[in-house]
Amino acid sequence: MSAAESGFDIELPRSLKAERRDDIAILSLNRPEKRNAIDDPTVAGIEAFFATLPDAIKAVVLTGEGEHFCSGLDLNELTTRDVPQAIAHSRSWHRAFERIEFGKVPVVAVLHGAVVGGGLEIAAACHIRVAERSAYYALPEGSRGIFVGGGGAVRLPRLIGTARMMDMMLTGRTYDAEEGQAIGISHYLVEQGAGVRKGLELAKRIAGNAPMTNFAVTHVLPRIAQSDPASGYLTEALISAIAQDDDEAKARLKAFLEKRAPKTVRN
Ligand code: 1HE
Repeated sequence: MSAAESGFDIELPRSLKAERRDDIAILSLNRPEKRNAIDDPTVAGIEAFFATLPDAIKAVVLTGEGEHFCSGLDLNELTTRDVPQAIAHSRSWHRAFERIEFGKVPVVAVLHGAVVGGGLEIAAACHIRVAERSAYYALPEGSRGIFVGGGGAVRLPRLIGTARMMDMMLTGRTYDAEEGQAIGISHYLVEQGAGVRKGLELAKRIAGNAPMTNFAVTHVLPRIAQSDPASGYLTEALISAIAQDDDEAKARLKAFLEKRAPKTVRN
């Protein structure tokens, strides 16, 4: 997709499609004939897309064209790699997915159909996950004689626990959408076909937050959660002081105190 077509500053490979809806970007895995399997150009495109997001974009929705979100690594590539090349390949996925996890803006993944292998790994790098009822989750790496390589060994135990991930890899266990919701893979479970609408609604809400809040939540909170409590308390004090000193925070607090801001309500 050319830069002019997408409205973004970069050329994307054919396997990716980007569009803008005001301050939200929608990035779609766009290789449905291969069930959105991720090949090298796709990984490079994902890295470049998130690295060059225009400042006007405040949140991203990541989704997949066709019947499945993503079938993981393009298995055709596996046959040709030696060990050094395989290490470099895994590191290229790490770089790309770090651009999502610790990038400029929060990312909402909208999941449907197969969310397997590297597909589950990229979903885990996103900040919010919306699942449609057709979604299912698996780590077929176990049965293919390989191991996760896209950051799944780090992110998935945090999301669902090491024991569940072991089970998925050793026994080939698959979780359906309801089970995935129950164990914490998805945050929201919606009817078939309603995922992008829900993803956009959430992205819009996220885009309306103060930028410093979104930064603190996506960059600082995960680091605090992984640090020792003493460092965590200190970092929390620092970031909360920085956030509340921001003009945007002051304006929002003033609006609340002057009864101009919405109250917290039950859904
Ligand atoms: C692929 C891939 C792929 C489909 N690489 N070509 N991932 C897996 O082990 C999952 C492999 N895929 C599947 O289990 C199934 O394709 C699905 C359950 C996802 C979908 O089934 P279905 O019946 O809709 O499609 P299909 O007929 O299996 O596939 C359609 C085409 O897509 C077919 O190609 P064609 O040329 O014969 O039409 C498939 O070969 C192709 N295709 N999935 C390559 N993954 C950084 S480490 C990450 C490690 C991993 O991700 S390992 C897990 C890999």
